[in-house]
Amino acid sequence: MSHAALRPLAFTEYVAERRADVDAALDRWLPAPPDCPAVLAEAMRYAVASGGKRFRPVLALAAADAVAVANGGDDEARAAAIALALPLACAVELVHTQSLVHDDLPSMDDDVLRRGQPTVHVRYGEGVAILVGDGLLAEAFGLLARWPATAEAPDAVPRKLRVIAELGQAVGAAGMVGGQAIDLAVTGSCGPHRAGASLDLAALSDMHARKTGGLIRAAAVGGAIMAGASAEQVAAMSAFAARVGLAFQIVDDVLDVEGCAATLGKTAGKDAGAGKVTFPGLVGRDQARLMAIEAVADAEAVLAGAGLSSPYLTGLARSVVHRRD
Ligand code: GRG
Repeated sequence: MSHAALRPLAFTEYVAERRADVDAALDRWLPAPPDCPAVLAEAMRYAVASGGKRFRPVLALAAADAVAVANGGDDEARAAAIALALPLACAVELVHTQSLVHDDLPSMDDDVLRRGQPTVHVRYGEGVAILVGDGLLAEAFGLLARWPATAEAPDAVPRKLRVIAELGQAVGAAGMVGGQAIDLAVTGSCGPHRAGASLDLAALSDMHARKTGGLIRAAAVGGAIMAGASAEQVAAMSAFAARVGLAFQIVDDVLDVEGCAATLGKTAGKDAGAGKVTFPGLVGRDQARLMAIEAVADAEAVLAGAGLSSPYLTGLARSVVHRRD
């Protein structure tokens, strides 16, 4: 990443450049033979490199950038903040990919298509898919602990520890794993707890705050922390990302109803078939879209109130509502 890359850029160019930063770093940091068995390395790269939007890692980098700008940083400071946040951005994408690989397993959502390609268990078998998820999760925390290297960025060490704690919280039993357990319980797939509970709007929002929102929040908050954000800036970034995360899941539910597999890159219409409680199911499609628009407007207001407004964060938040996949 050069400083020239931080000239004022249109949103789409900025996202393309940050995605390129993330893709190059992931390629560098993902394990390869002879360090690990070839089939595992291939399957992990298949899962990671299969064309996701990279929404969360780009959000992490844009959050770091916005903090650098808000704190008076020049182009050099912005580039440094983005570089410090890059390992976190990649770790978040590895965790995200892990969650997709495991979510697609026969014992979970049982899906054959992801990002327009056969899911990992379809391509490599269920055993390898489980190992791919396990490996990605472990690599995420390993790379955060290793990078940025202590010798190059000694001041980043306490920030990294905070970020590791944030990510662990977002992913663990109170976070994504817990959200998925609630989801399994609702669809009646939770062993002795197979009652098939129902959810009202508050409970549905809580489930998604854990399952989807937590990782989006950890990306934005982690990026801000790596850039040296104040406690107030971290709190504002957290509130911003929580609203964006809610909008993200509402739109995901709407797209499951409206979209087709060709655009979505995954099987459409699965939620209703699986007996899932969804936002459009509870409040109707129009009201659900309105809720997403309002959540994004709120998110922007929170950022502005904290002096963290950034065209890139705003663009990312709005892209959540307008996305087609
Ligand atoms: C994290 C240890 C651990 C276990 C995971 C399976 C599981 C437990 C959780 C499921 C989490 C999950 C799949 C939530 C849905 C999140 C979501 C809306 C994904 C779609 O994200 P996009 O649109 O996908 O960003 P792309 O393909 O663009 O990356």
